[in-house]
Amino acid sequence: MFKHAIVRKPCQAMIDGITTANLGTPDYELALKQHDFYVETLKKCGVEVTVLEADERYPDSCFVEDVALCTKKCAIITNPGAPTRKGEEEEMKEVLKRFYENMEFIQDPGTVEAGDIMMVGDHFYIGLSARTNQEGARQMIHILNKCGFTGSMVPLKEVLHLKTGLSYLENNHLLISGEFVEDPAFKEFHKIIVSEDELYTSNCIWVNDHVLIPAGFPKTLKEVEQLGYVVHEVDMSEFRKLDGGLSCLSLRF
Ligand code: CIR
Repeated sequence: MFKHAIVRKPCQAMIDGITTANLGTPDYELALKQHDFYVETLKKCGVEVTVLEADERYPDSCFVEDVALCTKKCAIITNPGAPTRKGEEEEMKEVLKRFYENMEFIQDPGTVEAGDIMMVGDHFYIGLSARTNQEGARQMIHILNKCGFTGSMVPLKEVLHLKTGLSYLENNHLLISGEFVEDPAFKEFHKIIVSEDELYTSNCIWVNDHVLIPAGFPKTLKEVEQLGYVVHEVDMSEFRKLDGGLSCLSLRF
């Protein structure tokens, strides 16, 4: 069960965030409304939400998931691979001190963005991407081992982060798409294969037997409802324009 979530309000500079989506420039006012709704939905899932103020220095700073990995035993501050995101992790370090005694750090030349990390019980799958390099993943696994967890690496070819294409919904249910569907690393899971025309829903989040899903994708919605969870649709249109998904907008622990 998760007790806490941390989010950061989008900043006006988000219009200059990194993107490959080709969906246009985000509407800042609408993004704020969608973010408020996201926070209210998290609260319905039974977590206490810490809302950090917008940080105009970093256009992508609302995507807090990438700057830390929060486990049951320790928090690991990452080292973002995107040059314009380096430094976002500094303030998160201070915030997480309120919640964790045991903090660890990914150091240069290792880079990790935690959107590349999927937790399945005590095991962590780590995507090797344009943002997370082999050295970063090696350091991460070393730290996880010290905390009593295990980790393994998954090379990515197509998507931004591992969880752009995968979401673990607990109880062995794995929402999965594209390059990961045939990957032997995931063969033991009950796979829910995301339809090609709903790929954006590959990034959903499980929070205490509730699932948040992007609004407007009926096929995945039906599949997830059939798993027996309380499902909440959340409009993500403005974050999608920056390649951001539901998991990116919060740390949950
Ligand atoms: C970026 O490219 O870094 C942001 N525009 C999107 C980050 C999305 N984060 C995630 O998938 N965990």
